[in-house]
Amino acid sequence: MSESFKQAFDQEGYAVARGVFGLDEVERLREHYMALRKRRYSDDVVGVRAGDRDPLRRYPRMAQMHRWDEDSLRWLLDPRLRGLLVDLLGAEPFAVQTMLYFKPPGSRGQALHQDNFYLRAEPGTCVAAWMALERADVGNGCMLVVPGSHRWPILCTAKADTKTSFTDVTVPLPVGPDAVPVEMEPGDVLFFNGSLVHGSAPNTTDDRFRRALIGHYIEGDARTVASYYHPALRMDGSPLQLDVSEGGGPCGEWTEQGTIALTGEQLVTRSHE
Ligand SMILES: O=C(O)CCC(=O)C(=O)O
Repeated sequence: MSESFKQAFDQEGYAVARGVFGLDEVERLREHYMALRKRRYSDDVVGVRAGDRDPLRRYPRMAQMHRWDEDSLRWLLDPRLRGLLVDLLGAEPFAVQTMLYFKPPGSRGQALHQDNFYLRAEPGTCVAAWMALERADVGNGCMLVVPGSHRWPILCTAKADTKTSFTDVTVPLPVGPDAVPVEMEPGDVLFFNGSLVHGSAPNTTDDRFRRALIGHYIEGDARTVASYYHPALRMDGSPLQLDVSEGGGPCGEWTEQGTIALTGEQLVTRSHE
């Protein structure tokens, strides 16, 4: 690992490791998840609605696949990810989540947020490893991050615009730093701190998915995490007993496309499933 990689992570709250996984591995994973998405499984977070107008209902994200899918578990605990995480954190991480975002053409993004709002890892925070399964750029809604925001506390949330976000909460940005795009090639992995403000804009292309495989980890000295993330796993796959933090839950609750009215107080018209 280069000095500048760790330096960027410490200073900005995020860093991209280029070409961690080979193109052949990435292509196989992409096909694997496209096939998995066609299958029904019991704890699907949102569920597929074939033929729906909303592309995200045709290809909703998947979560916690490592609990029943060997390939997801192998990726989450991959020694390459472990090595980079140990270098960044200076300690063994514990693995708590997998997610797969399909983000087909025309789909909404995810409003700016901080992951530890949901994971509640304490003491310390969580860390994400976000791997591009194809080129991710401004056109298809790559990740947006606010450099340096990992030093902020976990902020109070506000209503998000559900025309552009599939989740309905966001964090209002103080005047100053803007979110910047992080463009990535397949097999690149973006590591980011659990307090870093991040999200993504809609996929405005007609013909390009923006698939990403995501692992969430907590720092080795964490003693509690929200109940949704139990059991935490050591990087050798053995389960670990941690306490349950109060609150938290899955990273952003699914919200149907709605409209936002900004008269006086923010009012969001939406319907939950
Ligand atoms: O991939 C995205 O669009 C957002 C992902 C995200 O917010 C996360 O991994 O925490």
